[in-house]
Amino acid sequence: MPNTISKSSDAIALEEKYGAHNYHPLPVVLARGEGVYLWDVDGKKYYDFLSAYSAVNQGHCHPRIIQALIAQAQKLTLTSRAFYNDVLGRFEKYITEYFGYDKVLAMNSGVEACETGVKLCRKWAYKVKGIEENQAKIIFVENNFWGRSIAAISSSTDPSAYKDYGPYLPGYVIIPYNDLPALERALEDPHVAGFMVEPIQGEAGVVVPADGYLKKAYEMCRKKNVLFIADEVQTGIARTGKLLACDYDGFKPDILILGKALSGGVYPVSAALTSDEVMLTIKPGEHGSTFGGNPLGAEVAIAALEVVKDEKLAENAFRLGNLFRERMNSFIQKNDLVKLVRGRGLLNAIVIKDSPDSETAWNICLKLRDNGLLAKPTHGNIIRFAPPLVINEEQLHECCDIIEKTIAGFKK
Ligand code: IF1
Repeated sequence: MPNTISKSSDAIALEEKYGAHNYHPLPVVLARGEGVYLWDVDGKKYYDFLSAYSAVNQGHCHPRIIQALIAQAQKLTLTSRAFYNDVLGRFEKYITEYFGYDKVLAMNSGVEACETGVKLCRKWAYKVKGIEENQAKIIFVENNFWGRSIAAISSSTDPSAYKDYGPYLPGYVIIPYNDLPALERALEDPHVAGFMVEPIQGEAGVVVPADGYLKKAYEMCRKKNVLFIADEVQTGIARTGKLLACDYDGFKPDILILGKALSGGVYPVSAALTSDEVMLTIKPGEHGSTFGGNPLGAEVAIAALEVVKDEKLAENAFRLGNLFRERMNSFIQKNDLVKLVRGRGLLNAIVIKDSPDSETAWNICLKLRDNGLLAKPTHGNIIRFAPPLVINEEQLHECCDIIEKTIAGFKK
């Protein structure tokens, strides 16, 4: 088997024949990435406006992160936590000081870190809050997305995520997003131990809650001795124009979940950060993972976080996100296909005036691809726009030109 694929059709055919059909990728076969750019197997260049679902905030193949990967990969990649290593402790100190928490539990994928948050919450419920064993409940919101595990889809309200995967995990309460009275009512249940929520709902279509919703929800949880668990896997690491999306409301979640861009898209690294009171409820041998906290991922994550700070990616996302929404809003005034644009920082989406099960958003993304920009619909009629946070003003304007030209010229 040759070690490179030269034709798109070959790559697609191989995946079709030998791979699970659990995705419906846009028909483009990528071969190289650098910064905000991707190239396909034919050498065609694109702007990346998905950033691997906000895992590549630092840009593709960031040199500092790649260097950290290479250097550590030539020394020690994995010890398991059966032994200590000379990187994990440095990573743990760096990330807990970076975000202001007592302790961190390192995992690999976002869903593993979210499940760690659920397990920490339940342990804390029984060991600290004093809820009766197996009676702890956690509140989630409609249209949440925190991964594909049975625990995660048990809280889903999206049939494409949960159908035919039952039976589901008990102990979950589902309320509407951005609805404080509903949260207040749910918090009356003394068995409730946690409230897990995305500060902005990514998969739901970049749904931004009302100003102050998160802060008020946090205060309501505090009053009821319930842990506020922020799933910042997609919104964290500078994506929304602040280091964390919760920073807009000026509070610190009791448990913070990170993933994706925590490693700059170079290696799977995720983490749950919290206080000693919560973290130390898990004793040796009660949770873990083979790769969790491995030295290779830890070095990559340190470099990825340094890049966010040194290159002021949150500030850039804040400024250019405003510019993006300004351009889209003025475009919308003179275009009858786009209903609205919404988002914070460089996590944005446009809503197309068509039914969610129409092909319009998909077909627009095909035309965007032809015009050199890669994006993908989240749900039928919503297109997410999330470039790497290293994008500059000139590149952003060029991308807005591409988006406006493509939509203005689009015929249903
Ligand atoms: C897929 C969605 C985005 C996440 C939040 C936890 C996780 C995710 C807020 C789990 C993961 C990914 C998963 C990927 C596509 C993508 C996605 F469309 F699925 F929902 F970004 F919006 N919390 N999101 O967004 O992290 O275990 O994947 O590392 O499964 O299709 P993970």
